[in-house]
Amino acid sequence: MSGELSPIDKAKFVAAKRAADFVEDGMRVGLGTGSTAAWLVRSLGEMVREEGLKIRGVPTSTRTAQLAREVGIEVISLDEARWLDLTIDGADEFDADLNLIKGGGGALLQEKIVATASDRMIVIADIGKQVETLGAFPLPVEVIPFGWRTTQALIEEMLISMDVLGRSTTLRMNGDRPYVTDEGNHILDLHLKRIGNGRQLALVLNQMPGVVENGLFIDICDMVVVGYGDGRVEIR
Ligand code: ABF
Repeated sequence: MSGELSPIDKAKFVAAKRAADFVEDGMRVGLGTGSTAAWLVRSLGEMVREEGLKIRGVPTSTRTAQLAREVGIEVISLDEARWLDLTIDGADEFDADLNLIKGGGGALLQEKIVATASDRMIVIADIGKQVETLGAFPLPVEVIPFGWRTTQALIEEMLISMDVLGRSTTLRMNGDRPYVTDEGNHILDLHLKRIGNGRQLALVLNQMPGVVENGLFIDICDMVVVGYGDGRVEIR
């Protein structure tokens, strides 16, 4: 499956392969979204087909659901699963406390619901996702379509006035033509450069009228499996 991969794809592949080792027979598994999570889905599909692994997968996006079915994984809904043994997903950034920025792929809402409804959440990522402080990656915020430009302006006003952004922060939104999610909501990208207090920011954002969810995953991730371009894997 891995063939001749670029270093970045090799890093994603080996992280996904190592994380697949944590999946056991009979598990209900949350299946993440993004290119790294796609390697996981393919790896699990191979284990289902070639080793008879018996799992039920709960996808975090329509594209993951499609890939899971293609590789032979039994797909069920979150409500059918009721609770998950393990969720494995990608991330855009992770820090030393295993706090994350996720949602660059536009699936943050389902990803956060599924990850929260799991006994354990494992993130798979190439070493390039590791940061000292979250925020270099634009923070995705999911908002309902109604009045989204006004919501964007209110978020900007509130964040600047509440000074929750830390010192070296500039706030720039780029919602010219925002991404539309599986739920029909819009994704705004907050270019914050550095997030001084992710826990506080996540709480403040979700109090804003019109905001559905944000891409800060605080105290949700239990482990990060980090892949390197030379094939090495580390567990954090
Ligand atoms: C998804 O995968 C998103 O939450 C996250 O933004 C993205 C990372 O994508 P990739 O693995 O392609 O870098 O989980």
